Amino acid sequence: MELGTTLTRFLIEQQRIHYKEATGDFTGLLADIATAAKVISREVNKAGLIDILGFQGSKNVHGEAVQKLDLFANDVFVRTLSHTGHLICMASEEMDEIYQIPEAAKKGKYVFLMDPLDGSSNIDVNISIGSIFSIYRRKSSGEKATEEDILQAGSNQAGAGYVIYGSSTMLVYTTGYGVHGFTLDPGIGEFLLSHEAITIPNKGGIYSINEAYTDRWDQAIRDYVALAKAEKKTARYVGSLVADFHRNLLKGGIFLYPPDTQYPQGKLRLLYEAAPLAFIVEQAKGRASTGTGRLLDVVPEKLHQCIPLIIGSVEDVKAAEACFK
Ligand code: AHM
Ligand code: MG
Repeated sequence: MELGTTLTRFLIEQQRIHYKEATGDFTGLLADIATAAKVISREVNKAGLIDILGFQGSKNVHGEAVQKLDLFANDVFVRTLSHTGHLICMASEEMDEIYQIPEAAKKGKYVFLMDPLDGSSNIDVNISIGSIFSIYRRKSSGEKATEEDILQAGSNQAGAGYVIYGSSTMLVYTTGYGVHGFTLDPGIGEFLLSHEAITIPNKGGIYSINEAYTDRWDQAIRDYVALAKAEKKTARYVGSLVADFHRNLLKGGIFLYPPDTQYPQGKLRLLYEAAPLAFIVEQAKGRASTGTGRLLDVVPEKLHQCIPLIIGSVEDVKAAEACFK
């Protein structure tokens, strides 16, 4: 489609091409996610004014309590999506338990998982942050969702995406038919198609890992990082997963958050961070691994489970996996 097509039009077109029997439910859900993203984007853009207008977690100029942005983002998604009739439940890095769609609201067949504002420690210093989301079809059939609906392998995802609040706000998503990126035009409040059918280069020139933790790694990771340097890759690490992932997706490269002595299971969350990005990278012709297997094959055992993540260009991820063998 031509660049500049609105997200809404693109979604309707995609539904017509790929989901002839569709009810419009899924398309509606993606459109609602985009609405939530616009609200969060607006607040993130004002974050620099917080010192002037009031500090998060304290009181604003009107004496009202100001929410921290990550909790605000969580609330925006919950409020925007819970009464649409598309979902049976949600789960979030910011909520301890499964969030059941309220009894009075219409229920739907989808499960929505999110990291509502990832990398939020970077807000104060004006560095890109993001929201990550993942969508599954429910498996249970009762009035309420059960753990079975949430604890599904990443390969079952019906859709996944992220929003990056950077120099522009972008929404990137997949429903299993390639990866497409849209840039928010703040003047008209629309996401416009800017990156159709994104593919990640087969091999990249960037490696992204927190090298301050070298003494916490085992030999396999040290070997891979030595290899990356020998290949003359350059190091880039924002410390904001969406920003690191997005750059490597477009330019080619590898991101690693391996197990280490402090985080024996890795630090990143399987359901809210690793699985959705793994679905996106595979759809962009890249690869995602735990170091010992395909990330999308991992069946979660609990809601907030952590997982080692090695993700990016196929050749680079394979080279890292070889170090683990
Ligand atoms: P958060 O979900 O609490 O924001 O933490 C996740 C962030 C990721 O965005 C980033 O990739 C990682 O933590 C950085 O961790 P570290 O500071 O250990 O390198
Ligand atoms: Mg996070």
